[in-house]
Amino acid sequence: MTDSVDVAALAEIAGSLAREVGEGVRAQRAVGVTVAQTKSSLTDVVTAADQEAERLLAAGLRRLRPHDGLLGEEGASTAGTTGVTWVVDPIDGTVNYLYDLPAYAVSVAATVEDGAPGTMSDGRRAVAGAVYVPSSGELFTAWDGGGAYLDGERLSGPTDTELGSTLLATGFGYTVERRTEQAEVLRHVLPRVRDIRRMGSAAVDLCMLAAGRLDAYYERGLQPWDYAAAALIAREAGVVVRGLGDNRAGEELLIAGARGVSAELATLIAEAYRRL
Ligand code: LIP
Repeated sequence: MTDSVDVAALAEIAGSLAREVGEGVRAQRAVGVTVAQTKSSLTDVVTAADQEAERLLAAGLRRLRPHDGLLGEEGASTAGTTGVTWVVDPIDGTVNYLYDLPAYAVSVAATVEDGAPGTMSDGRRAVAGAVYVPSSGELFTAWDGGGAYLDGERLSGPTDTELGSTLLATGFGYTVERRTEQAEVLRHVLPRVRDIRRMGSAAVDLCMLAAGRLDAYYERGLQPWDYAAAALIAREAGVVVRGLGDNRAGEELLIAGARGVSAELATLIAEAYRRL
């Protein structure tokens, strides 16, 4: 628990803003979406809806939590004085959004930097968060020590499986170098699991894991806004979220699953990287 902050109240704020902005994102999708700019590569795109959604999230957080910090994927960055920094991804799964595919989400997390268990490799620990999936209208929420919920119903995560029976999600970066490496790792992993799903949104992947619709997930190269809220939701649903070895989960690698399968997966992925 985080004693000095009312984390349940922060989760309420995260949920209401994620849903409100997400409904606007969905409405814009119906009207039409175009690429506004590219980032790390020609395929790493930003739409005007991403930019507008982040502006609305920032305005809502300024109104509700005026002294907190803010870090957003599309450039929002303000220091706060409360020790709480909101980490937001206005549309996680932007390429899916651009193509009108359903796996995209609005992700809002309240984070602190206290080094407590659950701290990710960027030094932040989410203490409250929400992920809203506009295409399904599903709202995932969680707060530190309070559990994880889908539309108010408690989530209990996946049951543990053998690696060979594991439905495993993963994702890929936007540069040729990173994708070449990830393909080599996947070549090593794919024959050892039930099947792979590449849905295109880390936030959706981790929430599907929390809801027991996947058995495990791993990805390299994620940014704090991709995972901040959804990693908390997964953890509060009983999912182990880890890095390789004793490393914290985060950009280097994020592995998530029930206890047994996450340990087996970490061993398998470590082997794959050693062979590169
Ligand atoms: C996405 C991640 C996803 C990854 C995609 C992309 P974005 O974030 O959530 O896991 O595989 O390549 O990075 O760019 O849509 O916010």
